[in-house]
Amino acid sequence: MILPNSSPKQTQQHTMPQHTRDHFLDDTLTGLLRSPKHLPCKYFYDQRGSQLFDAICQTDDYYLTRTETQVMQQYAAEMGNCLGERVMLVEFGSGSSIKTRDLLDHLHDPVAYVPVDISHAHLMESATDIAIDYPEIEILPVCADFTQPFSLPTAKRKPSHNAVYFPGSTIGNFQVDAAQRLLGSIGKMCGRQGGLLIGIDLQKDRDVLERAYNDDEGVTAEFNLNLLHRMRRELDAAIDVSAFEHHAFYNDRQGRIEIYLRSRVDQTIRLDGHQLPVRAGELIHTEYSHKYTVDGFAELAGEVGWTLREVWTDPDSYFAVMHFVIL
Ligand code: AVI
Repeated sequence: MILPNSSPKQTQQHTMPQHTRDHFLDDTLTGLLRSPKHLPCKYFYDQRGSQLFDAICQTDDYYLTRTETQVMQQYAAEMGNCLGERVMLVEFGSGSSIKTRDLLDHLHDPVAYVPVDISHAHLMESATDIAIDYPEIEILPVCADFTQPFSLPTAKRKPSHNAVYFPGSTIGNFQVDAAQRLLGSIGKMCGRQGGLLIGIDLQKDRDVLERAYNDDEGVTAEFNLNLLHRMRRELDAAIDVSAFEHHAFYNDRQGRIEIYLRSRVDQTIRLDGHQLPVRAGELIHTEYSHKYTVDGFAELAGEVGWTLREVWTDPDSYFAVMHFVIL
């Protein structure tokens, strides 16, 4: 058993700081000086933003989390069979590793589980919990931004292959070309016989999609507006947050939900000595959430070397978990 906080010598840990204030300031200024204006969605997830995201996942309107969980619970044994014997399973954006447990329960003699997350505290807490519950699996947490290259830890036993588990449809938050580049680099990282088990939110009725990003309880709106609160808290930005509103809709030509902060009035944001005018009705783009078809995603991944092996979905075909391999 490897317990990250009780046997530190045995635990390989690659540390990386969370996004620093300087990065946040640079990216925010760059985005607000651009036309049209933009703020990167990676900054949604400070402590408050992470709490709000967890709350979104509990809303009735946000079907993604509960649907993916159902698919995982129903088909975890088949997924375990597909992943095969002695895998080293690397989870991207592991967070609290909740969905992973269904999978870990059904793996065949796994060599190691490598949760990868940018939040060090979150990572170590959940790695410790997993280590306690799965004493037979070597747990090798890696604190990293998975959009940047990082090296995989070496397990004590030699794995038959590496497989990445990338749940949550987080790939949908990348622009299509960036998503494809990431899939290509996952393939390179996994190497020969590599595997990829990935959660994908599927294209569906516009109403269902738009409700998921405009939930009745207003949690998604609060999540989006928290980015402005965060700028006030961490960057001393002068912004009238109450003069902005959440705006999200489905762009069916692009197959994506688009999320913006819309200014209700003409106003000026003051940030680090800059005066940034925002017109009434002007949109600041904060996030895309791409929705794919199974065939469309298979084609995207196929172009960078992945072969689709299996697909599991819920009865409404809202969400797919897809298994790819490198031949
Ligand atoms: C993390 N990601 C998959 C979420 C999504 O559905 O695109 C982020 C989110 N943004 C607003 N609600 C949820």
